[in-house]
Amino acid sequence: MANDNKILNAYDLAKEAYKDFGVDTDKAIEELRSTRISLHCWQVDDIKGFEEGQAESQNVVTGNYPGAARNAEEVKQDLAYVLSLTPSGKKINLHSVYAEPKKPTSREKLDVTAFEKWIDWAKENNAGIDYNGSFFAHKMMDGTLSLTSPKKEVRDFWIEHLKTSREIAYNIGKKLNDVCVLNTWIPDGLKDNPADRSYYRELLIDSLDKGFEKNYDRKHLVDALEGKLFGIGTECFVCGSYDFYLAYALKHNLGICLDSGHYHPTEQISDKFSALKYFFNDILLHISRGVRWDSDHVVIDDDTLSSIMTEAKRADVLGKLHIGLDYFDASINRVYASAIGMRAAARAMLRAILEPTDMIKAAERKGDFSERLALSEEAKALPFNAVWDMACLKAGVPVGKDWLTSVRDYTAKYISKR
Ligand code: RNT
Ligand code: ZN
Repeated sequence: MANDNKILNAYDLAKEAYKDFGVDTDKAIEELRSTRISLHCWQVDDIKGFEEGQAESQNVVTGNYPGAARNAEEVKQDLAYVLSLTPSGKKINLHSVYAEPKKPTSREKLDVTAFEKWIDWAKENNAGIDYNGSFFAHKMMDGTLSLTSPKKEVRDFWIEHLKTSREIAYNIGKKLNDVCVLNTWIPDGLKDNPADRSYYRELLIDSLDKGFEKNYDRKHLVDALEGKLFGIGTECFVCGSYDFYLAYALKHNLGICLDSGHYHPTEQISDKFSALKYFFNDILLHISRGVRWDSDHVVIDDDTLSSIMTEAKRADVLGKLHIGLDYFDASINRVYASAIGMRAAARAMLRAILEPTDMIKAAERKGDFSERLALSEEAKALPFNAVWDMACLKAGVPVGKDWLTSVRDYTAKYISKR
């Protein structure tokens, strides 16, 4: 077990070292505590949710490790456990298929009463809630098309789903006296080259115009649109590409969602913050890890994550972004997978907060790019881990590898019995 005295002593030394670079570690820990990371609910059950008789999903989840959460109680239990390992501020991110209506209700007819249990759960766990309509795994999908299907009855169904999802998200926000971010992602696209791309995009504009007609108080509902480059089965054409949604969202005063797996392999979402922040009130992040493609591997503390958090700090948007995770790996213990990503995101965030950014920026302003680079490198050698341990200790979450003992117990007690 971690020894509290050792942590306190190491922290005192680290505090001095950071002070030398003009950084206040106590404040940094507070900032981490108040900056929320939204844990996606779908890693613990492979995006199955609780709906009866689902059709084949448009999300590609690979692996068959045992112990997936099988019902609402198990999903809630796993998420609460993962949040208890996380020293940052917390939200969870729900999909419509995780609704718990009192009597079986078709997805497009749901209302906030189907989320009462989630709202109570969120209050108990001191977490906010974000929300998503689920435009997949349903008999009303027209192959890979929903809002852009040539069939009017298909489009109408999904427009209704978009409308009721917004209403639900708004009411969740209201009931929690918080903001609920509603992300809209649809898988719509085609495997091979369309003859008429404009046709599908015009249908999408029409569907979105109808779905987003109603205005809501932004205090409780923020809408975001998530584009992507390609999907499995939609390699040649995705209706809601990044450019499309960027333009649509800007024109209609909606937010934009940047998923780190949804761009060309060397294109970084971190570079976009300083470009978009002047024009968008709301930027939602889906932090994911694409390996060779949009594979949604478990988020780890790598260069991409580091550049996301560091640039958020440097562009002064860390507190303004809506930060969420989005990945699903069914080949390992799913609770480990959720916790690894949450802790990695929190750790990278704290490291970014602790960066001596003012000093590095001052070197740049002087035109001294050599010093800028040298300082950025020195910053990497500061005793970060001592501050991270202290942040965990203060937040009452396991320090260092202590969480492994805890997750092993949790696995033995619950997961291995599923
Ligand atoms: C899919 C998008 C989307 C989903 C979730 C389940 O490519 O990233 O965000 O992963 O809605
Ligand atoms: Zn995403």
